Amino acid sequence: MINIIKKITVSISAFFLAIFLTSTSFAADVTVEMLNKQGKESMVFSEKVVRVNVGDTVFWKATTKGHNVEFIKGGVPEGVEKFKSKFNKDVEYKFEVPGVYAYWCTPHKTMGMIGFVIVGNDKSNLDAIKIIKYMGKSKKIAPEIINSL
Ligand SMILES: [Cu+2]
Repeated sequence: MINIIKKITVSISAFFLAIFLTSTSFAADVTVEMLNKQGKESMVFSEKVVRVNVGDTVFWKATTKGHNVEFIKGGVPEGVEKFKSKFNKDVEYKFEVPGVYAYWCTPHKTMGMIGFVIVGNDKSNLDAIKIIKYMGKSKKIAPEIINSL
């Protein structure tokens, strides 16, 4: 009898553990830091590519000052409004429209401070992302990232 109870307890625990692991691996609210330095790179978003589900939120943390987040014109799915955050401020954005979003930090776009968010694993607007006029160092970095998506 005790053995049966033990078995049931173990399987119930395993069941809840499975639910926990599943929900955490899909819990996709993500934090990206805005940084002056990361390793050998300067002026950089801590994650260049973030993948989230529709309805998830990305938080950008103003870990170091002087940065912001601006969606690049032509670099978001159709129907998405422009978005530009204030300097030195944490900011968040809830992604409701699937597709690829290209963004940069306004003052450091020529220094390669760019990032991409892929929402709902939808890459249908990738051709538009490819023809964006990236500037300075971003011109070199962007194609490398885009090719890895
Ligand atoms: Cu910046």
